[in-house]
Amino acid sequence: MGHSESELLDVASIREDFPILQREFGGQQVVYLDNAATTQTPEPIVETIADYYRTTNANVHRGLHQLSQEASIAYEDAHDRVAEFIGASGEREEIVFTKNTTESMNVVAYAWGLNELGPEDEIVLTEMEHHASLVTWQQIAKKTGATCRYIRTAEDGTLDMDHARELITDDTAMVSVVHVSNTLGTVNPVSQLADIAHDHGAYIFVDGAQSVPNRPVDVEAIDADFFAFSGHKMCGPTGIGVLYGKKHLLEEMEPYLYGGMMIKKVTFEDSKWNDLPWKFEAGTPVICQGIALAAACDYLDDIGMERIERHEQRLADYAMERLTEQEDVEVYGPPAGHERGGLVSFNLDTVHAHDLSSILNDSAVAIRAGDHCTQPLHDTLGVAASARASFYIYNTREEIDKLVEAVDDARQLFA
Ligand code: C6P
Repeated sequence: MGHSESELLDVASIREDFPILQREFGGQQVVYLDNAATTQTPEPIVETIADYYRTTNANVHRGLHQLSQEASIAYEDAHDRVAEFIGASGEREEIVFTKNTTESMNVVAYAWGLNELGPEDEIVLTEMEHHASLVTWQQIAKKTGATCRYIRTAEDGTLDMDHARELITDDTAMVSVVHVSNTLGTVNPVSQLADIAHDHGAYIFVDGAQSVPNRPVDVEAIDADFFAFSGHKMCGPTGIGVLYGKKHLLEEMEPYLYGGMMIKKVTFEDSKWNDLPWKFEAGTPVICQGIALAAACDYLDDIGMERIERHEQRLADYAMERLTEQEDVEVYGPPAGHERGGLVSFNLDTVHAHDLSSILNDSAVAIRAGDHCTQPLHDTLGVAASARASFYIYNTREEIDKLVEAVDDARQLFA
């Protein structure tokens, strides 16, 4: 473990919580650098999940028996815990559990967008949106006649704020922006964008899939109207996402899915919707996943979100330093020394990102290669794909050295 990590995080003891990091491929210990896709799950969360199924498993809100009551309380409390984690003072009423960030985005696009948007409206996005946001709003725009506009990325990989001020006008109904780009690592000035959006009477939806796991986030300080993230990128299980919405907006919105749980009163003629947030959680919800997500919030808070942020920034700085030393490596996003999320996307001149990734796999180094669900952004970069290394609480400088060594091996193989 490098000295700089030990000052911030006790990486060695954190790693003990993740037995998967001991796995070996071809006799080499895995170097897991694909955390922007999915983080690993620590023992306390695995225990929470196993314990729930061993001791408490039942459906919620339906049964009067003890198990159902205990499951219901744990599930409801999980909403409050998640609210606290992101600074939502409206507690559970502002926290809808979904399947993932993508579904959270679709809830608002369908429940709000489809009903409220028309041909005179504009949706302002950024060029660095993930497909979860870009494709969703693009399709809602097609259905409603609204127009999508895209804020440019400046030369240095940051958002062109002059262009943002130009594009966000009184015609703008929704500004949907990614908080931290999963490809560039850019940290966007979301609270500034919220001010601009609100000055023009527009709402702002912040995609926090790459921010909530890695830095302290306060949705009220940002003044986000809607905010989304996924449990599986923050030590939680797959199958759980979060939609935060300001209470008055969620109250005004129609439900997105219909069925059980989301109703208060049903007759053959009509139905009345349940209270928040259950109005948006139709059917048997993600009970165990929600409880495990609350445990993940505890786990991360115990480590400290500020320290996690600084740890990742240091790893990203080190990776930038090591990768930019090499003349045939092109690194995307903000330059070294600039604020960035804990990830670095790059290309090696002579080797396609997919080949690079499989050669790295031979050294048990796990990275992601492809378009990272940001195809239009890759078009603006003039490449079809990139390689991406992304870091989390258990990664070390030594692992970045292994990455760089494996990149050297790939270069030699293709020379
Ligand atoms: N990005 C990545 O490897 P889901 O799949 O719904 O949990 O998250 C979607 C999503 C939305 N926004 C951003 C900024 C994201 O990074 C992601 C997920 C993964 O980069 C999988 S494509």
